Amino acid sequence: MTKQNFGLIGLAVMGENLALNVESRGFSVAVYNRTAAKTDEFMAKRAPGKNIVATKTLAEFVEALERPRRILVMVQAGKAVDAVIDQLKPMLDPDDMIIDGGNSLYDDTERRTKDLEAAGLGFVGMGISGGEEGALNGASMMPGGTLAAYKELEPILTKIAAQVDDGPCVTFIGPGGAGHYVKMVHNGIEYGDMQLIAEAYDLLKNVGGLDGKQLQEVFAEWNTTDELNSFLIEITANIFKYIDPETKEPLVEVIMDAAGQKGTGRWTVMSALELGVSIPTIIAAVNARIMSSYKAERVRASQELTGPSGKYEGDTQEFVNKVRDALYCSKICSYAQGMALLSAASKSYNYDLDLSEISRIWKGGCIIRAGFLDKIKTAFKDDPALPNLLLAPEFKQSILDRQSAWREVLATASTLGIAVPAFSASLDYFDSYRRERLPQNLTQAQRDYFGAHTYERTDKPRGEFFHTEWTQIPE
Ligand code: NBP
Repeated sequence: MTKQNFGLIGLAVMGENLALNVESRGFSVAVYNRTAAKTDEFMAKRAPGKNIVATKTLAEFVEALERPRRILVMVQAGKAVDAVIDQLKPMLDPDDMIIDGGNSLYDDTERRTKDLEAAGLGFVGMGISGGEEGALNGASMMPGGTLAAYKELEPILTKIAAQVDDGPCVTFIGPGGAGHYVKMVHNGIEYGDMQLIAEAYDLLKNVGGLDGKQLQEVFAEWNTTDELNSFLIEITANIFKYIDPETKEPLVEVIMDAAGQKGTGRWTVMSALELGVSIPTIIAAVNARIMSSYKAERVRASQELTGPSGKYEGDTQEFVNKVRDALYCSKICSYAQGMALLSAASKSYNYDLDLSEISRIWKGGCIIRAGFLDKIKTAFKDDPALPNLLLAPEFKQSILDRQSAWREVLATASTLGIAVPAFSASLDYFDSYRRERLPQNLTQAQRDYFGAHTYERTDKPRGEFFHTEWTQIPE
């Protein structure tokens, strides 16, 4: 029997569509899913006439593949990945390769890489973004591992990736867990983008008084702009178009305001805190989802804790334009934080990340795809050592031109009692980053006062530490 070129384990949303994508590019595929009924259903509904072989046991699956085997695992992140690897490992031969395409934690990927390489097997931890549609028609993929392993996979990956003006949305990211680390930060940035858009919607609806149709028009118009054109703005406009057949209201207004999360946003925050990188917009986005989950408490508090009762009296179109500017400035700050985190991780973990290339592969296929990423790509190409995106000429000027609108929007929100945590966190980030002197001199004095933690002086070289007996005030 002829052997199949490529193997795929896990036939849920992502696996099914990736199997079809790989097959459609001219590679034969063998598939396996723990629950065989799902394999049957997939074969019957989506695979007739395709060069896809269904297998019912892992042994049968391994046997169906040409050597060296290339096996993409698309199962739930965490224990399921270990379970699959543990079962597969004894069945494989030297130089066979497992690719974990799920949202695995980068630490787990480091551990699995060491374990599998010690067993003479190849392992690639590859973040994949794009959801169902991207998996089927072209995703953005972030493979980590060895360059040699990537080179072996390159002919397939470049074909199943989304294609943009400057190439396929896949590139070698770096060693070990680098691919999953970059995918994690991609998702952290996605949390930031989604929260910023939610806040813009809140302001437009509850301050500007826009109805569903107007919201749809505003987001559709923003999607035509150089600054905001993106997948998330596009789907936001489409969401406002969808009318619930039961209530005849836009469906979004009937949806419970309690957001779920699966972990990649939280991991991004935890990693940033560990590496000492300031990412307040992304933290605000994770916090906002947590706050949204306190539904019952908020319902009670809404009746007991009153806020301001005024109304916005200004011109609506002007307000819409200011919110657009505030959104763009906040988005720049959010990406500045994400890229700064990647840069710090690259140094700490020796990932040797190419931030320009990473921005390029995010231009298509993934959830944060946006015209704006081309400008980020250029910024890091022009200056690979750029310390912060806010200092890139393009973004610096964009913020300087819009900051008064940004501040006005935040002042209005605060006056009217509308929480805009990610907009505020972004402006605080900007205002802190641009300050030569922050008030942490006082923090240092307090730390030295109660804990003898010492401090440096502005009139002495860095690295010289002083301690004062604060209660013994000199004469
Ligand atoms: P899920 O994350 O929902 O996982 C379901 C799959 O995992 C099924 O095939 C299931 O098999 C299998 N599985 C589980 Br659960 N435990 C298993 C075990 N112990 N042994 C073997 N198989 C097991 O699928 P998904 O949404 O397609 O996502 C796959 C990966 O891709 C995840 O890491 C996810 O975070 C990531 N991802 C998802 C998206 C998206 O839009 N959904 C986008 C980007 C990345 P069964 O049928 O037998 O239960």
